Amino acid sequence: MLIYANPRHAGHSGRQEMYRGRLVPCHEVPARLEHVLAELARRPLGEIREAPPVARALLEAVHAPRYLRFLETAWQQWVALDPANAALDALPSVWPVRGFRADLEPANFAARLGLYSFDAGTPLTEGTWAAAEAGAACAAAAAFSLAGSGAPRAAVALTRPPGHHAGADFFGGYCFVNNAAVAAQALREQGARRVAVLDVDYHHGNGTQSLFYERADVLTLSIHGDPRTEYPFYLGHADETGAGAGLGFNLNLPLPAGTDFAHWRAALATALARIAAFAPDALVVALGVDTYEGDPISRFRLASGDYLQLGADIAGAGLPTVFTLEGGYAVAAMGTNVVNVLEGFEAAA
Ligand code: OKP
Ligand code: ZN
Repeated sequence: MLIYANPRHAGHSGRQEMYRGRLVPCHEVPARLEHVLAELARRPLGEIREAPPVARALLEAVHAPRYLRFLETAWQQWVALDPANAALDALPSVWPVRGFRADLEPANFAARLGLYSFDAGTPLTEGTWAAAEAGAACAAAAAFSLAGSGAPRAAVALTRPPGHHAGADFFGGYCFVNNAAVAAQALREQGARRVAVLDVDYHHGNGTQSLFYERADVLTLSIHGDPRTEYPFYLGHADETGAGAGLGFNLNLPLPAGTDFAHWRAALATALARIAAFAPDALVVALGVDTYEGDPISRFRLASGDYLQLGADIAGAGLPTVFTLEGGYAVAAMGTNVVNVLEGFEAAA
């Protein structure tokens, strides 16, 4: 498989996230990706490449132009408020809920930051935009690499920050640019008639779901902790099946806290059966390994060895596949778990 690693990822390094009234150290740290790269050095799975820049038009096919414009200058706006802000992260604290206006961009920076976000756990830092944009470039390059004769069966966007919580015009859940959606859109634009996006992160992929909710050309599926108790809480229920032309083209498989691999794998089989019926030309896997039993913020019970089987099961779909990297916060186990998925896929492909 071909691997596109994000060379700018470490520039996004949040200090703190809000948790139960306190600012606590961020879970989504650069070391996560370094552990994956170190494990890939021990167990090579393919060439590691740098991606060319991503086309703005592709980003704008996924995200609102005014949201992208905000993100790319947000840090400068933040520091312009007060030079001392350069030593701090920008963290939102005010949001327009139901009934508030979202059509106007407020003149106040904090109000703009809230307009374009949905939680106080996602700090924006000096290198955030560069990291997010370079991550989208990895996702796009991975998708484009699957076209043509001699193309590999799979390509990986090895990147952070993750993407699956980011929607058309909002960041949150440690995500800014939706890499899985960028990959799916890129696959469509290079000729795939139908694309499936399978999200196996512990948390529901609300951003990806919302981006494709009214489209029949992209089937979105997510296996995740039940949103009645698990983040992102306000989306991810089983009765969300798509709308308009997209009705029937979203499948949520929420599972209770404590779910082990046997039960998780049964949900995967359900998802894979739906994918087979959809008969897509390509598959995008939003790969989070926060389903791991040792994850500090999640509550499934997958063991490291299970990820080999998970990868093999996904390979069984028999589709050209792009993997994007999402969550996983047991930092030291991150390399083993991610590379196990990829190795299991390769062995079965
Ligand atoms: C991002 B991804 C923990 C609260 C949870 C948000 C979790 C975002 C997960 N202190 N905060 O889906 O892995
Ligand atoms: Zn997650």
